Amino acid sequence: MTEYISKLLAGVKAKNPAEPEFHQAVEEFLESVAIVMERHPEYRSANILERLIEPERIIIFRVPWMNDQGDIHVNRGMRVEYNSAIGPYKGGIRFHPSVTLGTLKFLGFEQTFKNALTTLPMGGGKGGSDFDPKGKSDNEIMRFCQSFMNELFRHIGPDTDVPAGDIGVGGREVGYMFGQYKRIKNEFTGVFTGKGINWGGSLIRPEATGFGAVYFVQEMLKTKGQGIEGKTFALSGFGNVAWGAALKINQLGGKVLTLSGPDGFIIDPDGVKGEKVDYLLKLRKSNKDAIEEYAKEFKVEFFPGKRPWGVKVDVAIPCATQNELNENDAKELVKNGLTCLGEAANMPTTLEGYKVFRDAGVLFAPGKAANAGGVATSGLEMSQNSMRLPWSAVEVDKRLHEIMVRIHNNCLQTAERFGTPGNYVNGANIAGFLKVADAMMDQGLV
Ligand code: NDP
Ligand code: 2IT
Repeated sequence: MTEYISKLLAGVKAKNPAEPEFHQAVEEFLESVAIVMERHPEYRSANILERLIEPERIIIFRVPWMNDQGDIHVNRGMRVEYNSAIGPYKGGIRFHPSVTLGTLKFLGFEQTFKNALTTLPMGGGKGGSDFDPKGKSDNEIMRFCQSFMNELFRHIGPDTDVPAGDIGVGGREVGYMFGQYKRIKNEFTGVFTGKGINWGGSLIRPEATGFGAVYFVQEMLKTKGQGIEGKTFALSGFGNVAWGAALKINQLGGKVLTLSGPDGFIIDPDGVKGEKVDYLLKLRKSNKDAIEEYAKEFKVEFFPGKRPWGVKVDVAIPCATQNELNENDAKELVKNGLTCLGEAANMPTTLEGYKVFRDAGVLFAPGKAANAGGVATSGLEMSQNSMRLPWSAVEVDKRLHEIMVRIHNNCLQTAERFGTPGNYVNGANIAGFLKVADAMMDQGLV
């Protein structure tokens, strides 16, 4: 790291205390773009990094709601409008008790570069709340979503800020929030993506993050003359993203050996396939949030309190949450002969874990590239809404595939151009940075 970059990072840590996830995301990014700053002093004299790291706007608000017993609760709502240089703020909303401002800043920061990589005109943003949807009734979820929107509505709009789902926010929550927005504004617009198919949603959006991650892995394997067929996969999580990835891996002839939940993980030696993949949707809807249910249903082994990274597989696709794969996990996977890892979750690998993969020559795709298929398909939903014309599933999937191939090639070529061939982390960070930074330079002091 150059002196300039390490000073900058120290400044970010001092100015944003107690936000370790945000520090981590910024550190990974700065390590990649240091070389660009050396080759292009014009960015440095414009203080472009200092400007990029500071979100354009953060909105924090009170969300009061009443439970079914009539007790009053208060949660905190937040929206980080990170960067609008290349389009309206765009990014999901997360409801999870672990959500802090630092979580949403890390996610909004990464979203800015991810969205740039998609080639679609979307800026970066992220929102959410420390509300815990687990164990809540449908009515409680609805009341919470309506209260959340009673404030958020004044900050979003189809040309301003377009939210979507993330952990704890799926089709149901998007429906309740969209419904409330429509009532308040008296406008039917594409202000959310991930909408229901009957009211403006795009086909393939639910599958898109998982599909896109597998398409990206497929492209990485191709560079070594290999394919998905016959390969074994370790997946973590069992939500929307893991479901989409499992579907596509099966279609392409791979075998999914593991899934995980907050309670532990399962190994299915016959592969998670057919009705077992459909079962994941049922399990997520059941609100039980325990993968042990899968083990009971299909009579496979369950490993309580453990993560799936000790299992021997060719490819790993983490699909749950940030920092779910650490240095020891990485060493274990490498020892067992892992050839490729695609991050479908956002920042699932710790910085130390990533370095193990990098040094072992594992094909490694960072979340901002490998999981960009979700937001890319959100971008396609926005296009369809603007045209007031839906596309077929085949059409959306074809465009998604083309976008993922393009992101892959862009990362690979950019990594090569800046002296680290095969390093997708550098490629993704630099390519995303260049697009956003150049737009900011064109727009004056923004
Ligand atoms: P889900 O809500 O379906 O699954 C997330 C799982 O992670 C849950 O089982 C959750 O269990 C577990 N988890 C464990 N620890 C944490 C923690 N600290 N914070 C949050 N969750 C935790 O989410 P999705 O499948 O939608 O998303 C999975 C990942 O993919 C996330 O990283 C998300 O940001 C990313 N992603 C999602 C996209 C989308 O379109 N949905 C697009 C791109 C990326 P528990 O609640 O019990 O902790
Ligand atoms: O992390 C992500 O890219 C998402 N949760 C999807 C965002 C979106 O706007 O579709």
